Amino acid sequence: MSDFFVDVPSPVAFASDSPGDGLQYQVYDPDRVVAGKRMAEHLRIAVCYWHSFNWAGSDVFGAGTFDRPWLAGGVDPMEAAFAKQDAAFEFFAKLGTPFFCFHDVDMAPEGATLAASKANLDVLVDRAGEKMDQTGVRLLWGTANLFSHPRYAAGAATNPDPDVFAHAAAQVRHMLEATQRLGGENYVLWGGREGYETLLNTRLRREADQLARFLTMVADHKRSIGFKGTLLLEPKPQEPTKHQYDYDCASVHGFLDRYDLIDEYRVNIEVNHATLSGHSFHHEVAYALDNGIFGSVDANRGDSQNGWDTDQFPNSVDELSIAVYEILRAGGLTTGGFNFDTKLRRQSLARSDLFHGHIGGIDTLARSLLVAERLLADGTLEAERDRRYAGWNTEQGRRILHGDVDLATLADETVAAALDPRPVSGRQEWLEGQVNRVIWSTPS
Ligand code: XUL
Ligand code: CO
Repeated sequence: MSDFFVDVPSPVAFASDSPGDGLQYQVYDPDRVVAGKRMAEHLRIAVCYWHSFNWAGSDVFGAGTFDRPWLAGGVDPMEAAFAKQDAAFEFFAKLGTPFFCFHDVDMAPEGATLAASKANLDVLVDRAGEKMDQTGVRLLWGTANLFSHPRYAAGAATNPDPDVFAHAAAQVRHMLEATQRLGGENYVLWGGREGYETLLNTRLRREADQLARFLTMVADHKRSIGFKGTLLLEPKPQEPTKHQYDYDCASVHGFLDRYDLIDEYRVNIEVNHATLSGHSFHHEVAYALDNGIFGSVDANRGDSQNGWDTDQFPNSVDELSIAVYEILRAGGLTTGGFNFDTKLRRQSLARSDLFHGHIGGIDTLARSLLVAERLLADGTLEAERDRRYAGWNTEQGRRILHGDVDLATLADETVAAALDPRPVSGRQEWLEGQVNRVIWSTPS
């Protein structure tokens, strides 16, 4: 075990009655049974490798502020990758969360050629496998970074140059196979540059066809190697490109349907991406669940004052509990989890700050789960939804939905019966009050 996080000497434990130095969970008690399952199994928390260990705290105006010695220049890239991996697994083990996620280039340095990059990745993946065996930490998902290198400036699968498509294919093949070797439960594709900067130089339909071809090749390869995990697309409306094709869950759903990929992919919904697309996280989760494409969550939130991806740690039970309710109501997560695709603020310099961010976010999720359990047991929301649509359970509702009546017949019948339906209350304020009362009254 490495000793990078020396200011956090022992594993973070559950201690509801002692706030202490903040290095305890106040709500997240992995073994506590909630709605028939352990909290840890409900939430399936993952830590991300990239923002936590492979980002120095830079922004567009300034250099890195964090204490990440392996990112400093002048260190042999493989030695730096080993030091980073040691610190990452020390962190995972001390935080006590079951999963992590990574991109190929977070873990292993790129070499001068694809073959050299693959060789580096293989070394680091074998080493990660040993650390996973030692610590019990598992892989929620792997992914390939198809957006940072300048070759991907005009996209990966949607690039006007087929050689770039081919380069991306090689990277995804290596990383999908690495994910399989590590027992990963999912594989994510986030199309950060699969979009456009200007329509003046863009052929929309061609790029969509290229993307579909790429995703079909990935799904075929998944089958040919027998990878049992779930393939996930991560919607985001824009940033870094002006417009991204995987704009939101509905766009992804329509795309998958159009290209006959609906059985191959699900979505990884990020809270911050949901709000950037002009929706709520609740909306994106409900849409995905209702359309059979819900897969996993990136739990990081945005900041309502600005319009970019701030990747902050979750801190709102109000925002999360209603979405967790929908997930619980639908039977809970399967291969997915709650990944912390989260960034510290640039002034959070202490090594222990990485713990405080995760502990606070995990407690927020745990509390949201407790609220969701109560909302489900209380039944008010479902009873109200049932009441609102009850008319469709009548013979008339059935006839209409089953296509037993055409437009002209329905119109004639309606005129003859002189139907004059009256609006009824949607009871929104009452429902909001009910949800709030459950949030306020749920004990930890
Ligand atoms: C970018 C983002 C990515 C994906 C993985 O906004 O969320 O980190 O989660 O590539
Ligand atoms: Co993400």
